[in-house]
Amino acid sequence: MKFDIVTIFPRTIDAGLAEGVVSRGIASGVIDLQVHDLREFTVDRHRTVDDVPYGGGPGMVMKPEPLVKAVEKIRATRGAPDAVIVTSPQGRTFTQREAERLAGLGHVALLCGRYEGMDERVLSLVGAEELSIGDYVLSGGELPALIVVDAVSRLVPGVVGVGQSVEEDSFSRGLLDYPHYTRPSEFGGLKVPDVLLSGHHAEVRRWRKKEALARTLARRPELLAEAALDEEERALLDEIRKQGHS
Ligand code: 9D3
Repeated sequence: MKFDIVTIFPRTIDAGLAEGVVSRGIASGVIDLQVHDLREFTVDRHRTVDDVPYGGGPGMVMKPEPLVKAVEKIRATRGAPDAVIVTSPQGRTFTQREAERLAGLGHVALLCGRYEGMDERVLSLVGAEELSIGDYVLSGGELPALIVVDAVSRLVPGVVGVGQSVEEDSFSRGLLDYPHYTRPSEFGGLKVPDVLLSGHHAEVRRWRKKEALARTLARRPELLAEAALDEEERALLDEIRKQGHS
């Protein structure tokens, strides 16, 4: 899978990719990722990437020419991306479903927004779609771009090692995860639930399913409407709804 990231802060992107699963995916060649410094696509002495907004008002706007040139350079040297994404608070919210869609593409370019955003004409000129990562105010699109690359990359075969689950991730299944415990069996006066020490694999499975359902019902009930529940899970959910959960 190929990624290209255009930014005024290339070192922020490099830092975010310096370790972890995506870093190893890049090192092993499964992920081909290039970072492009937007200032390299300026022509003036000051390498200007922003300008005042037409119509007035506070803040600055990203100039269109360097952004369009950067995408042209990517097309010429790396091939035409299957999707060009602009990170923006005005975008659709990035979800696991969106990550799965992008993981099915071969080549994604990301343009990181800064200042008040980019000249609107860039979006149509490069055929971009806008993505937000959620409803909170950040100072720019670099962290969102890293989040998109992280979520998409770990769905690319060979990036997440065997032993780590992708298929069974809570959001892929549409549920929150069950509680996890490791040794020691008693810590800070708190015991690990007996069932997990019992060695009864079927009971462990059922307990985890029930805990995942109870947490999802308590914390994120809107997820249950979308979740693909099997018969056992629907029965467990009925039990929780009738009897409550400790
Ligand atoms: C204070 C500026 N705001 C005026 C009402 C608008 C605004 C412009 C630019 C708010 C944030 C930003 C910078 N944010 C991003 O570029 C961004 C972002 C975000 O802030 N939240 C969630 N997802 C994203 S993706 C890009």
